Amino acid sequence: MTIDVKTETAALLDKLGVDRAAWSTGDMVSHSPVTGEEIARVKTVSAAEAGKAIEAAHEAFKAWRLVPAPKRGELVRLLGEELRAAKADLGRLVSIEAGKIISEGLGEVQEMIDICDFAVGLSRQLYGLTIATERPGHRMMETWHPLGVVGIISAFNFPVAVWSWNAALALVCGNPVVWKPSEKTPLTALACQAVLDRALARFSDAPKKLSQLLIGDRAIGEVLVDHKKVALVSATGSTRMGREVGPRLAKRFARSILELGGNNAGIVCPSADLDMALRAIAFGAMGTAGQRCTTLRRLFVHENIYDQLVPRLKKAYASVSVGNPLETNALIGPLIDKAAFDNMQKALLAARDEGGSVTGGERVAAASRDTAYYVQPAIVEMPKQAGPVLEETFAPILYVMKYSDFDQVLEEHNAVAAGLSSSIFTLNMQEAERFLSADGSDCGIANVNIGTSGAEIGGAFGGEKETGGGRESGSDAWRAYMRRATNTVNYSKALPLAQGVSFDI
Ligand code: UN1
Repeated sequence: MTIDVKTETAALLDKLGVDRAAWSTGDMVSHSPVTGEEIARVKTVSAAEAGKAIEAAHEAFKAWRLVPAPKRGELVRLLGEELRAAKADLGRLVSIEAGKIISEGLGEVQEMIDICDFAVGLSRQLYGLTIATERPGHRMMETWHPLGVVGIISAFNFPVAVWSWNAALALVCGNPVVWKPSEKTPLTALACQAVLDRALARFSDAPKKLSQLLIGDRAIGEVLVDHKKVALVSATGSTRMGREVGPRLAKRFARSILELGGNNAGIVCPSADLDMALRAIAFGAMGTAGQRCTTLRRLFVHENIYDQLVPRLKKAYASVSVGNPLETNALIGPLIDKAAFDNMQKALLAARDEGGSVTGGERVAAASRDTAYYVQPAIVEMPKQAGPVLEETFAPILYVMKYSDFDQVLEEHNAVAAGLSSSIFTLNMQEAERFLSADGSDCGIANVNIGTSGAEIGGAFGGEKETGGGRESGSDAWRAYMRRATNTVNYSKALPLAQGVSFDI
C-alpha cells in the first residue's frame, strides 16, 4: 500500500483541529522529507503583524503574571491532557514533516507530555531562599517573579518538543510565549498551537494572546530578537544562528537561552560491555538519521578492543534498515532535504582527503520520488581527529578513532568547539568518575554507559562553549524564565546599616 502523504497530512491537520485557512493557500511551501513532495502552503505573518503579536503578548503578560502559579500550572496540566489525546496524530505528523520514524515521532510527543507533568509540579515549587541577615530585626529573602514575553526559536529536528520545554516552563513561570518555528516544520507548529488552544478553551483564567505562533522567515525571527518587549529568547539551532542572535540580545540586555550545535563524542574503554556499547553507539549515531543536536559524531575506541568493536559496528551500519518511515519499520528515515545530503557528501569527501576510510554514505532509493534524500549511514575510520571531524555535520556520519592513552583521549574529546553531550563506556570506576570530574568531559551532558542522545526532561538540557551555554527543560532551568528579587524587610524599630556604616543625621 502506498500512502498519499499530502492527503494524510490534510487528514491529520483536520483531526488535530488546525484551521484549513492556515495551511491551504499560504505563501510558504511546505514539504515532507519522506517523499520530498509539497504537502501544504502555509500562511506567513509580516514583520508588522509580528510586532503587533508581541505587543499583544505583553498585554497578556500584565494579567498572566498575577494568576497564582499553581493555577497557571493547571493550564499546563490541561495541555498535558490534550497532548495525551493527540499523541498518535501529532507523532505521525512529526514523522511526516521531520521524517522521523514512528517511534521517534511518538517519543517526541511523549517528551512534551513529560515536560508538562514536570512543569505542573514545578508550579508549586518556584522556591526562593530565606537568607540570614547580619542586621537584628530584619529578614532577607528572595522572590521569583514572572519575567515577561518569552520568544522561542526552534529547529526542524525537534519541531514540537523544544517548543514544549520552553512553553510549559514559561507558562507556569507567568510568561506569555511567542514562537517562531523552523521554516521546514510549520505544520507541526500549527498543530501544537491548536492543541494548546484546546487546553486554553477549558481554562477560564487565561488572558488572550497568551501563546502565539509567528510563521515566517528569518526576518520574523529578527523581529522577535530585536523587540524591546521580548524579555527572553530561547533559540535552538546552529552555532551560526546563535552567533547572530546572542549579541543582538546582549546589545539590548535581553536574556537568551542558546542551545546550538553539538559535536558529541563517546569513548569506549578496554573494560566496556561491548554489546551495550554497540547498541548505544548505533542509536546515538544513526538514530534520527544523525539529525539530533545530541547525535554521536565522534567515537574514540581503545586500541585493545578496536578490532573487536569496529567490525561489529560496520556490520550494524551495513545491515541497518533505511526506508520510508510511514510505510516500513525501517530504523533510519530521510534527511530533511537536499542541502543536508549535499553537506553530508561534502564532509565525506573532506574526510577522505584527511585519510579517512569511509563505509556507507551512499544515497538510497527509498521513496518513489527522487525528491527525497535517504542515505546509508556512514562510518568513517580516521587516522586522527582533523578536518570535518572538528565540525558538526547534521547527518549520520560517525568518525571513529583509535586511542591508547586515557589522558590524551580526554584532551582530544574536549578539543572541539561545541560542548553539548558526551559518553564514556567503561566498567572501570576510575575512568568513569574521571570522565565526570572537573578535568573530564567539558560538556553540559556527560554520561556513563549510555549514549549521547535521548536525554530525559528531568535534567537541565544544554551545553558549553559554542553550544551556547543555555539550559532548558528540567532541574532549575526554570530560573532563566523568571526574575529574582532580593527583599530585605526591617521589622525592628531601628535602622542599622549594613557593613557597620554610620550615617547619623
Ligand atoms: C535536539 O536535538 O535539539 O537528548 C534536542 C535528546 C532529546 C533532545 C534533543 N531529548 O536527544
